Amino acid sequence: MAIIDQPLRAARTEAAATHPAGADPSIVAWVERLALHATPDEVVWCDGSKPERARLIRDMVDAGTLTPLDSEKRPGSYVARSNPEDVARVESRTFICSEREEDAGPTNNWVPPSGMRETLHGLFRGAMRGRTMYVMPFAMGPVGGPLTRYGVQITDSPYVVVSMGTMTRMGAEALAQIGPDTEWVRCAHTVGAPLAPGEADVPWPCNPTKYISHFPETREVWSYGSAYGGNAILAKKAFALRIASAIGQDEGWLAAHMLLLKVTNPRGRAFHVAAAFPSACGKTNFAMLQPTLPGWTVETLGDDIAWLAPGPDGRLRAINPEAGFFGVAPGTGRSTNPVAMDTLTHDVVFTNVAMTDDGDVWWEGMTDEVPAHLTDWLGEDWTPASSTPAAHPNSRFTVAAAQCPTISDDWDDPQGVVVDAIIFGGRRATNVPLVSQSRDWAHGVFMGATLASERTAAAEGTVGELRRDPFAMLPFCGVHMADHWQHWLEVGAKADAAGGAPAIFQVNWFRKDADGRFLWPGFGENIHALAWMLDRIEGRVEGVEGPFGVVPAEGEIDHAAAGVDDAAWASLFGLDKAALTAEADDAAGFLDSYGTKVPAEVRDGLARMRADIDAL
Ligand code: OXD
Ligand code: MN
Repeated sequence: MAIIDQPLRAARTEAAATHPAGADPSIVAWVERLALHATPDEVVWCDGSKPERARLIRDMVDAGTLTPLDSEKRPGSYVARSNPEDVARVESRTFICSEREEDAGPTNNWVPPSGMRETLHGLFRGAMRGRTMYVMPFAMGPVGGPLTRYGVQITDSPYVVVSMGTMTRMGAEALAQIGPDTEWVRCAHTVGAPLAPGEADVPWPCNPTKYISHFPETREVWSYGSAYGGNAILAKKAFALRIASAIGQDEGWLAAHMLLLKVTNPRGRAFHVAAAFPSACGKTNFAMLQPTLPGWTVETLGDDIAWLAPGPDGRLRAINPEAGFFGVAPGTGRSTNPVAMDTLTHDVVFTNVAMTDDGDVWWEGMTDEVPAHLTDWLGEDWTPASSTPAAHPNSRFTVAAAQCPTISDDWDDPQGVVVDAIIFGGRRATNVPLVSQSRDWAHGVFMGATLASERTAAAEGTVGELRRDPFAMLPFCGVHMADHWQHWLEVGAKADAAGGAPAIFQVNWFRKDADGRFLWPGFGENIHALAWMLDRIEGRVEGVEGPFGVVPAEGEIDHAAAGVDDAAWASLFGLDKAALTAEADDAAGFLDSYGTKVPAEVRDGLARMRADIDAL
């Protein structure tokens, strides 16, 4: 059954008939049907222009959705306060509606597409009454590039329009690329808060009922009830990871939850590195690393998502499909991430941060000194004596990537960049060494498949509890996770055959001593590990083999220069047989939970690790 099965009515089609000349008829027809069904007062096709953005922002300031910040302290910037019930992605309300349950796999909420379509059909009926329906054509990747994909999102939230305008190349240029033969992803979004005639609106409309539903086969996303982040900016997690993992599987490329860096060594050779980290592992800090090693430079191409596809020569090339950063504010400060702070000096939309009395923003970790008085994310008075945080722990900034002072000049190269190295990292107090290299691609896929991180927020479970997060894709994989691993094996084998798949490494910045103190300083000192990885690629260092692959040999990393003494350095690579056996047992149980689809190469990776542990 189609989601929209009502007959077209002439009166409503008039609204959609305001479409720009040249809009592909497939888009116009889709928009018309949605307009008929959701019954907005008006349909507006977005061109992505500056005046359009300015108009939307002005309207949102008038409506109380945005509060302007001081025009000298933070020019062009605003604070949004969400409904307190709408503050994060909701994994429990995120659905993968593939035809067959086995294609969604055990890690996704699966609902048959027909059932979900019926539910959504009911929810979308009349959902936009009293509101404007915005139509946003957008490109993921540089417009016209060979790796770039297109989508169209409709929404009744101006906040989402402004966010999509920052996070994607949205508007007329993207629309012009969509022709009769272009596959485009349909993204339908409503906050689910229709207004009766004369009813006053609220600053952040949403609905307690939420559905973020993905249809991988038909390349559609339908989202109801939330205006927050990945629930509503459908280009991001929904399209660029969940739907793209299904498209990539069909077409032979990889959608990866990875940041993208360019690292140049003192000899002037540049490398491109893609790195996957689960949440709360300092991904943004790593994307904006300020190296402490003389002669090395690190530039940023992306902070969250990378698409990796074979180029004309068969080597894997990557683009950052996004155009902006939607970063977590708390913990970002001058001392931890000066590049992010310099990125955020103007033209930022902040959501759920606190405001200072002089019209600027503040969040936990921004400065060592805590202001004596703030307006917290709920709009209430706040002082350091308050028992709740001033900024919501998931408060965010939305800012154009081009504003980042370390943005690389090839970040928007339509051809993408050749990937030299892939890194998997987690937050691990024990067992996992600071840095190691996989023996080969298949061993690297094993590393990615068994990636794990310790929880930092009590809200998600017990703090310190180990959560397996394969490829950092647990909430973002639109296909069966084990099929995703198999796909990685196949793409890597092809790249290998074409003359070289990227080298794969694993890192852990978070190992602790017996007293619970971090053994490694992290941040800018992470360049030491990065430099060793790239030296390995150049054959300048040998390393030594162990259960985690190849680790640095004595003297290959100048740990004293990173402020780490010999004892701490040894502990960063310590191998405790009993703890490692327990680790292998845990990994075995985890792989078993995926059933028969686990590729033999991944099981072999565990068998080899066990043998290495037994031999200790
Ligand atoms: C994100 C996430 O918001 O990975 O980027 O959770
Ligand atoms: Mn992410």
